[in-house]
Amino acid sequence: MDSNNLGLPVGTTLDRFIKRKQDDFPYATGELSQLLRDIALAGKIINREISRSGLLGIGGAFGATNVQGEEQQKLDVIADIRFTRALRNGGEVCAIISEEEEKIIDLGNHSGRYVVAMDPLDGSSNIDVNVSIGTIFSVFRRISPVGGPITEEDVLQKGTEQVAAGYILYGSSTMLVYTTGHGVNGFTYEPSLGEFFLSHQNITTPKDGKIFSINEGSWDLFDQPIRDYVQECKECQFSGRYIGSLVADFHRNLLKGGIYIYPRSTKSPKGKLRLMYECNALAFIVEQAGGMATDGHRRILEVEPTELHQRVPLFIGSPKMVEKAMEFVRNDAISKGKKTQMKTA
Ligand code: AHM
Ligand code: MG
Repeated sequence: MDSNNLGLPVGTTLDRFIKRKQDDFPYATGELSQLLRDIALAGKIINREISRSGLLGIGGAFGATNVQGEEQQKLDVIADIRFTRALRNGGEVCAIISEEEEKIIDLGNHSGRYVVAMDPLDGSSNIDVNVSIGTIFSVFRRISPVGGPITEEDVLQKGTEQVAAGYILYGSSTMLVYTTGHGVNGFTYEPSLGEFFLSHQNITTPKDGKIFSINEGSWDLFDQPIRDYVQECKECQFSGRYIGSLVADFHRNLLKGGIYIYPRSTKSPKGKLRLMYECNALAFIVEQAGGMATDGHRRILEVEPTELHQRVPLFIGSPKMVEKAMEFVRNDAISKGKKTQMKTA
């Protein structure tokens, strides 16, 4: 049976959907299914905290910075605690890496077979102004023997090794979108029932699009090929749409067709976004939906991780748009190469 198309109708609960997927794999132990349920549960709790944050006094800054020197919001910290707790209690996960934590978090579940990389609350500068924010997660199978201590090798795996990835978008409605490598499905949260229901079956992204998403405020800091590509988007009268919340920008472009770019710049020579818990998950999802994700040169999923909080430029979205943007980067590199050759000749 094609596990892309389970024949499950819109309105199927996330629990039932996960169960049906598991039944398609005769040797599945159910641990990954349980892990996905744990994430969904934490997502429901975060959703509740976010929707009441203005009333509970949990908006605003926490008063500390994370390992990357970014000011933590109270909800960043709450989301980190909630997800960590859900995954620790679930027992399937032995270790986590999180945007909010400097080091690997050893959950003490040494019999757990999975590791998770997560950004518990991305785009958190948007919390206090009621703009969409999101959770991003990647799941890997651990490499070290089950039962033993966890190692850095367990968490520093290439994106191609992900066994599942997803995001929760806290937007005009809350949605969980995930893949286990057999297509992408989206579930909308029904708060009065406390359930996620299948609403977007087998998501595919348009091959081409007319939306470009980039922080143009950094124009002067971009490399020339990025400026040239954006200029071309403008000449084609594409729409510029940039929320400043990666999950929300990504989700819109996934459904409507478009490109999101966070390039390197003179301020952030390696880009801003983090490979392990921002880019890998979205790259896995976009590829499963027929799109592309690169760092301007190569697939994000093939970037070799060297550190937990590694940054990487991101070009992600409709394949024709990503190809086009890469062409600008490539042509610039070729012409620079020719100039260097001429100088040295
Ligand atoms: P965060 O993880 O600290 O929230 O930063 C990531 C966010 C993304 O959601 C968003 O796309 C990007 O940073 C916006 O950055 P900028 O304000 O530089 O455009
Ligand atoms: Mg983030």
